[in-house]
Amino acid sequence: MRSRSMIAPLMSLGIVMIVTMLLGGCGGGGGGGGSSGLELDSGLIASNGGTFAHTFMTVGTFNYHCTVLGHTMTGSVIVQGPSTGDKAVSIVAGAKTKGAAAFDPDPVTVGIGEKVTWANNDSTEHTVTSE
Ligand SMILES: [Cu+2]
Repeated sequence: MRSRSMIAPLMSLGIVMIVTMLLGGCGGGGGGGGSSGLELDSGLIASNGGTFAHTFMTVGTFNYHCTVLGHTMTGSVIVQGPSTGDKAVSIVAGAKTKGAAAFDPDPVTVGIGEKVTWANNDSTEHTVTSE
């Protein structure tokens, strides 16, 4: 009898752990990049020099924004057929309230197979995330 009363709490603890793992595994989908299906999904780019790079393989206009709560930051990348060379974009100091001026230059134009690298020159983290 005594041993049975010990087992029941352990079993319920085990169930709680399994449920927690399942919820955690499915719920955390933001951030990382790659598996989201978005063209641009940088996750948080470190402040003071963090970078994110992406190579574009499809012609089109790719609008993006920063997903950090309260930030109003938008930009776009235009991908065309002819080569223009890889491009560098700065996330400027104080970017979070600057709208389209948060990314400099904006927009940028690249050719198919060319790369844009964003460098975070601000003192807080930002993202580059497709609309
Ligand atoms: Cu931001």
